Amino acid sequence: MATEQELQSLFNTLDTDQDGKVSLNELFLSPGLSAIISAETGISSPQALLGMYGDPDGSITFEELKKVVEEAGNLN
Ligand SMILES: [Ca+2]
Repeated sequence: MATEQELQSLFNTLDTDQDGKVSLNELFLSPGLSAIISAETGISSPQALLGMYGDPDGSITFEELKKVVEEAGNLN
């Protein structure tokens, strides 16, 4: 479970180039944080997460990520 604030902070940390999106590369660069994302979304594979819920360019925005966590019932 995470609050929106915690999720935003996690997202910002993952978004190392600060373009407002988290890419597959950024998820791979931070395996520890990536594991938290997997737990909060219930989707274990970063490829599946970005493929199913992200943008066609292979990255995900905070709003998109928040929606997945919310649908998984993990947003406080
Ligand atoms: Ca980024």
